[in-house]
Amino acid sequence: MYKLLCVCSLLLLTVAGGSARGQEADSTGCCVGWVGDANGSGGEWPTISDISVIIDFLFISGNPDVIPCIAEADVNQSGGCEPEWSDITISDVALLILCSMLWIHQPEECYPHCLVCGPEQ
Ligand SMILES: [Ca+2]
Repeated sequence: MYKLLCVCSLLLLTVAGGSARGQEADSTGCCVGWVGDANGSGGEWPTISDISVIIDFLFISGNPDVIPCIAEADVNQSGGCEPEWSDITISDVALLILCSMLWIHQPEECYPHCLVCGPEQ
């Protein structure tokens, strides 16, 4: 079962993975440091609570109020530097779970840095 979950998570990430299309966020945006703080509790290391609020939003309540910052919850950055609610998917949950299971020691080893949109060209 554990291997099946890992394979499914990796498959989801491969199919629906995002791409970085911006620059690192500054301290003025709602997303600070690395993504994953979906519940807005602070800190760089996502917890089960961060996973829970995304699951709650996607499958239980549908209430966006549980996620104070979309960019923090769009863990795979499928929405780039301007994510919308539709960019938060099961792939973001899968990435949070996968990184948690791998016992990564630093967030930068698994989670992308927050993005801000650069000047239009
Ligand atoms: Ca996403």
